[in-house]
Amino acid sequence: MSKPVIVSGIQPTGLLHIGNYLGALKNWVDLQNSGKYDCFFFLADYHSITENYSPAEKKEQIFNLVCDYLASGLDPKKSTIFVQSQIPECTELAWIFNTLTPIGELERMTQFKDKSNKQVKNINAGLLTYPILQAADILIYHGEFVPVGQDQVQHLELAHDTVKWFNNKYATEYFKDVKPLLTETPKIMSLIESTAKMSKSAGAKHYIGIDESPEIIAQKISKAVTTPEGIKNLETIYNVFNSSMQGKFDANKMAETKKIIATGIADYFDDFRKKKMELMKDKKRVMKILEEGKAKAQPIAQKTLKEVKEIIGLI
Ligand code: AQP
Repeated sequence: MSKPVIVSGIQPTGLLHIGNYLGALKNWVDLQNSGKYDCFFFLADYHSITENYSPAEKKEQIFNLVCDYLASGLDPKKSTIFVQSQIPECTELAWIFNTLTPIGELERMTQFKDKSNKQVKNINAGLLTYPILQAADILIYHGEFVPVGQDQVQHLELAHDTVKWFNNKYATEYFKDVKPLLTETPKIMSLIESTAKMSKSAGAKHYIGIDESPEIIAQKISKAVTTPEGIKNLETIYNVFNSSMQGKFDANKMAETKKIIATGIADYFDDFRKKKMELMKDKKRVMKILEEGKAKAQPIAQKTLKEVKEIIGLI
């Protein structure tokens, strides 16, 4: 019997932060290592160009992100790791899903509203149709489970609806339902704006990058706000990264507690930082992993697209 399929991706837009790690990447590694799933993890480069970006930096961001994946424990022998834009069948499927999706469903998406407010001079159609491409990313590999952070749950509801719209319109049961898989820490908050999620685009003071130096981590944690939500967030972070240490989180001694948290994070990612540095020196090996991932993913995508085209009457 074939295993249930897991699909997820991260945008190559900058440093990965502990929110991305605790909401998604750490879970990917655990799910991969459970051996219970057929795992597809991609680098969402097509999604990332909906934001303002520098073409000169994009290749480096892709390389940096795949090194993050591998140094965190994703294993090309156990998971299919590839770049989204290298599988054009996926964008073709997204076009077909475009024809099923009511515009109103896209306009009400929180991320579309947030990103439109952040980049008022670049409210491009891709920002609006982003969740359609995300549905195609998942369904082209017949994904059933999608390990993501809380902020992506609304998009996955649209993927769930896409299955319904497709199956109803074409009187088929071709696609299976899609469900999110959340961790116990699905929403890590910004260090200095404790009611907003930790996010790359808000600026470096808001997040802890997983490959930042112990000194930078200590600096950033020392400046974290101690509003009630801020303390709650720090406690969540403490509980993950300091689980093996003696003692409990002490909100009455925040200066000391912050030092413990910073050391906990820096130690936790020590091995990761070393592995990542090694990988960054071996570009050839890393790029080969992406080529092999493409070679595994593409035949599946081609088969799905062919079957979909048959169902909808194009071939
Ligand atoms: N703060 C967070 N807490 C828990 N999970 C999070 N994720 C993002 N932020 C948090 C999860 O990380 C995965 C990858 O995210 P993404 O790169 O696709 O884009 P994003 O959600 O837009 O991430 P950022 O950091 O907030 O980037 P910007 O600022 O560029 O938009 C997803 O599974 C996401 O849920």
